[in-house]
Amino acid sequence: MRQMIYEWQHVFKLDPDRIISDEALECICLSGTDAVMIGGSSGITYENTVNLLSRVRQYEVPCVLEVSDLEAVVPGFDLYMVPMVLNAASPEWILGRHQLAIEQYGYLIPWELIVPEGYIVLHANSTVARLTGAYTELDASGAAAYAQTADRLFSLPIVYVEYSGTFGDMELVDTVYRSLDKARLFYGGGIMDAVSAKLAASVSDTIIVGNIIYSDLMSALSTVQAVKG
Ligand code: 1GP
Repeated sequence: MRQMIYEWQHVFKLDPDRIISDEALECICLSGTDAVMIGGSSGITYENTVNLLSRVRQYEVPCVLEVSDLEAVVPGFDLYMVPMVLNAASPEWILGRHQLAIEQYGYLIPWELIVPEGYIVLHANSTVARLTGAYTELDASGAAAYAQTADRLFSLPIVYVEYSGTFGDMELVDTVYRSLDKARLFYGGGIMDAVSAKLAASVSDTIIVGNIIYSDLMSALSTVQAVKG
């Protein structure tokens, strides 16, 4: 199951705390995207997560949970993506919460479905950056060093460059991309049309498209063909 991440070029990220109509959800799930990831940085509950999972499950597209709150971990996803925010101010977001979760619930964890993600959070004015106190003022070599820490020291399968809410510095992302050995590079942030999707896809393995789904569905859908067409 975990192998599927190596084939993903395009992923839509849906926020359980935001409203999406049945029609829009159908367009997303039938768009040809490689996976739907459910996750967000605030307002995630068991109820809104299970509700969105059951709606996405009407379609064949793989559906994965990005775990942000233990209370909202719902059984039945294809994979569970577990972020470790490498440039967080507090170890709580790198491994602290993880250690507590494993101590409490380790016996319940389906380890074969767990995929750790080494996050590098780079948009200072985003919810995730504020929440984790991320050191966002990194230059390309600083970001690449975090990426190599994830890839070479920790053997994480995914490095996720996160610019949530704004389109990132593609030169920096390219430097990070070229610094990796085995890890896949996920890029997310500010992709809003086919042009930005292509640009981001040229410097990463997988692009993640989020916000635009809720403001301009047609543009969101155009990002799939831009990278997979
Ligand atoms: C957010 O990386 C994703 O976690 C996507 O970012 O919402 O800006 O598209 P956007």
